[in-house]
Amino acid sequence: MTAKPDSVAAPAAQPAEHATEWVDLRSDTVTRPTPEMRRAMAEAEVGDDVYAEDPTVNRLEARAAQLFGREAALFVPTGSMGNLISIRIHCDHGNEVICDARSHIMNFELASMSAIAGCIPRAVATPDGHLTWKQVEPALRPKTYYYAQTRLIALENTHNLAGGTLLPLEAQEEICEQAHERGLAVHLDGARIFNAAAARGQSVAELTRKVDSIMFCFSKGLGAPVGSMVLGSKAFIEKARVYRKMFGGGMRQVGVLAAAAQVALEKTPPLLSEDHRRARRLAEALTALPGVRIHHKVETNILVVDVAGTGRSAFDIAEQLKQRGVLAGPFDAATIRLVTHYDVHDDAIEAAIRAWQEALASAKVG
Ligand code: TLP
Repeated sequence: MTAKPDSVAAPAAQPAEHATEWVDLRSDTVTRPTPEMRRAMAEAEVGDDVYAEDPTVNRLEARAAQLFGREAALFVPTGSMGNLISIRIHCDHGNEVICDARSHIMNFELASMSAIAGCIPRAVATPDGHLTWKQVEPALRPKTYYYAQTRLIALENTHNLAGGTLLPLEAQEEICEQAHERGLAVHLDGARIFNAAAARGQSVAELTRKVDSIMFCFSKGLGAPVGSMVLGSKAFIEKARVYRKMFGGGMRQVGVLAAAAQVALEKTPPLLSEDHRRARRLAEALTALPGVRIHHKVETNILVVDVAGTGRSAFDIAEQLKQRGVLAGPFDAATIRLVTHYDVHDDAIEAAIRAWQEALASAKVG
């Protein structure tokens, strides 16, 4: 039976009465604003951003453009909207977008590139989530009038479903050069580009210099409550402003959110390598457990844990973890995603390790 859209389950909720006691490893989106962010929000100078008159938003956009070495930037409510706006600008209806088969735009954005931007994804399976030119080239559509034409190549750094892995810069730049020679554009879903920058010890400008457009999120590892940014040329961002409004994302006195994002942008990047260290500690302890495997290199703050060898389902293990105060994100029966972030300190990581040990030693549920 096909489920109706309104019966699709929302992510499992965290019981409110225990809100501060949980070790919440479901995502880095679950962070709560720091006291400094809350203060900045309370004191933010605001105006109507649809008139481009919110000084806090304008400052944030200028600062982001400067950090990425780009002409302009636009504050958008979500990463999904930032990706969609970018795809809509790069492509006409009927174009194809080459992306990795496990990319976020392919799996978690409700087919918006088709439903709204009128494009189809040409998904390419990759071993580690990252496309190379060798994989992209055969996926390009011949320039024959009866084929949908390739217009865009979409990359993701760090790669979420592949386990926070880093996109090799050389491969990215080769794709950009080859794409540009053929008149194609490259968009980077850099939701966690600051994690990539921390892991590589390079600036976000260096890691993104050849792509045509970038989206990054304040609401992931950077820890702000809401917001993402789209970056590109001045002409690109002028169009992005039009599509943001068309998609219902024109916000008014949104300086209250931009103020928190500004604190996140300035204060969190130096802390991200701590999240990465904690993810490695977790990975090391979990792989010592019987039947647990992590296939990818833990380079940043995400672990995709393969529990097939335990003989237990990921849902069962997640339920056992929950009973021990740890929230984890099962993807399917065999895999659980764990994400570290600034609300998970060393003692919480040790508590999570103990919970895993006990959960695997416990009887199966259900
Ligand atoms: N990722 C979320 C979920 O949607 C899976 C998470 O918990 O990791 N690009 C990437 C690479 C992302 O991981 C996400 C969100 C987005 C885009 C979309 O950002 P939002 O949630 O702001 O629309």
